[in-house]
Amino acid sequence: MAFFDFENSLDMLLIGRAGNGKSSTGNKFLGRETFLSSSDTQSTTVQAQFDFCEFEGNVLKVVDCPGLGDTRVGVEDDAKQLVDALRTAIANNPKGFHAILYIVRFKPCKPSKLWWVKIL
Ligand SMILES: Nc1nc2c(ncn2[C@@H]2O[C@H](COP(=O)(O)OP(=O)(O)OP(=O)(O)O)[C@@H](O)[C@H]2O)c(=O)[nH]1
Ligand SMILES: [Mg+2]
Repeated sequence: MAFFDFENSLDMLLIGRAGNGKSSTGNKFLGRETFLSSSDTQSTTVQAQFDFCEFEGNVLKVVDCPGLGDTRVGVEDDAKQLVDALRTAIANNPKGFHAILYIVRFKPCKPSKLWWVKIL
């Protein structure tokens, strides 16, 4: 599905590890529950999706992406899913993004478990 293109929209892209709160954050910006959000260990968002709202006289476009770490697929397919989604997001937003938000949930974590920070 092609994203709507607005003349002067503020475009925001949400990325991060699976289940860290990208869709919830997007919904908070939008003021409605557009993006499905769940506490499942499976990745909820599997392709890039968007919605928009009015913000201080401008259109705010929020693009939500799948996260890295989808428990249903292997590492390669997981990375491919993310790259495909980013391709879609960028192709549908050729003017680029005003902000790319990297959503991280802070919790105690071993450095060896932070491989995904580098990849993203
Ligand atoms: N405690 C807490 N829980 C949160 C917060 N943000 C999101 N959650 C919860 O974390 C779970 C996952 O949130 P999502 O917004 O679906 O995460 P996501 O990054 O979009 O997940 P994927 O689409 O699977 O990559 C949900 O149960 C949310 O309610 C937060 O700031 N604090
Ligand atoms: Mg999501």
